[in-house]
Amino acid sequence: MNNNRSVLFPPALLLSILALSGLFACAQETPESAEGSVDSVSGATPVAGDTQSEQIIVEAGDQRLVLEEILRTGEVIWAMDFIDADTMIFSERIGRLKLLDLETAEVTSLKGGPVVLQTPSGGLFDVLVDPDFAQNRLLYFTYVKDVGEGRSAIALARAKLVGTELVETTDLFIANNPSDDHAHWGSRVVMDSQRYLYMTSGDRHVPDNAQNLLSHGGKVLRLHEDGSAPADNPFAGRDDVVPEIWSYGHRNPQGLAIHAQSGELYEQEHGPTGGDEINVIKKGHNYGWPVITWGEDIWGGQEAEGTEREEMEQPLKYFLPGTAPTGVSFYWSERYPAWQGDLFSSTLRGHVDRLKFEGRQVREEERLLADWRERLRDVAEGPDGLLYFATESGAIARLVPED
Ligand SMILES: [Ca+2]
Repeated sequence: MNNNRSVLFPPALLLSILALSGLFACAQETPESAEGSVDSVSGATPVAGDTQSEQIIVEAGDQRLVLEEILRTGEVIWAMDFIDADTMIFSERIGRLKLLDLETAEVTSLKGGPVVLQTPSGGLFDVLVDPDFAQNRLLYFTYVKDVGEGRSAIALARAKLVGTELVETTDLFIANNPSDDHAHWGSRVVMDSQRYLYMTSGDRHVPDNAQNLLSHGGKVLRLHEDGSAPADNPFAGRDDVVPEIWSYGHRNPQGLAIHAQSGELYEQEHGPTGGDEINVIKKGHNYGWPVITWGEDIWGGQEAEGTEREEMEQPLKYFLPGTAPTGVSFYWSERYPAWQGDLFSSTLRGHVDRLKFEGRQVREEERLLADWRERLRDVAEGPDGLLYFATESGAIARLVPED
C-alpha cells in the first residue's frame, strides 16, 4: 500500500493549504492522533474573536446559509439530540448533560444521570432522546464506566427526565471488553421504528477484538430497549458468540444514523491512518477490520492483508486521506431543498463532509465549514429543519437561510 499519501499534493501546495486553513490538525496527523490529542488541543482551538466577527456563508444550491453560533461552553460537546420543537439536549464529555432553548439560547444543567469515569478522551458520549419521549420522558446515554482495577468499559444507560433531574438511571448494557486503554470507544446509539437500540462499540485499541465474536469490542450491537439481546440477532443462541452482535469488524465507529426512507443503518468509523469509512450495516456481516482496510495497514507492527476480501464488506465510501469522522446525520427538511436526503459527516479535521448518494454511488461530495476552524464532534438536523453542529471547543451553531 502507499505509505506516503501526502505526495498526492505537491509539498508547496500542501503548505499553503495548511497555512490557509490555520488548523492545528496537520495533514500528517493521523485520525489516530487527531482523536488522541483531543484534550491537549481543545483548550487552545482558535475560536471566537477572529472568526466570530466574520460571517461564515455556505451555499446550498441557490441558497445562502449563514452560520449562527448559539453558545460556547468551553467543554467538549460530544452529542446533540432534541427533546421537543424548542429544546436541544447535549452532552459534555466531562459528564454533564444540558438543555439548550433554541429560541433564547438559555442553557439548563441537568442533575443526576450516570456516574461517568473521566479519561483522557472519554467520559460521557452520546445522548439519545427516545422517539416516544413526549410520553415516556426516557433518554439513553453511552459513557465510560469504571469497572475497577484501573479498567473501564463502554456502557449504555437509560434515565427518565423529570423537571431538570435525571431519575431512575439504569445501566442497560456494559461491554465485556474492559481495558485500561483510553481510546477507540465508538459509542453512538440510535433507536429504530421498532424500538431496537443499535450501539457502536470501538475496538479499545485491541484490533483483534473486532473479529472476536466473544468480545463486544469493534461491533455494532443490537439490543432490546431493556438492554437484552433480541432472539433474532444473527448469532443469538450460539455458545461461541456474544448475542448482542449485529455486525463486526469495526474499528472506532463514532457515527450512526438510520436512513428515514430506506430504514437502513449507516455507520461511520475511523480507519487506522486514512481509510475512514461509511458503511451500510447488514445483519451479521463482517466489515473487515483489522484484516482489510483502505488506510495505512500498520497497527502496532500488525499488518492488514489488504483492502478487499470476498467474505468481508466494502465500505460505501472511504476517505483518503482520513477526516477523523465523528457524528453522521441525514438531512430531510425543506429548509435547504438542495440538500434533501444528503448525508452530513462532522470531522475532527475541521470540516463537515456533505455526500449526496445516488443509490450506492456518491454523486456529490463537498467540504463545508472549513473556515469555521473548529474540530467538530457532531451534526444533527433540528426540529426546525436547520442543521446543527457541535465542537470540541464547546460551540453549538446552526445554518440559517439568509433573508
Ligand atoms: Ca471496513
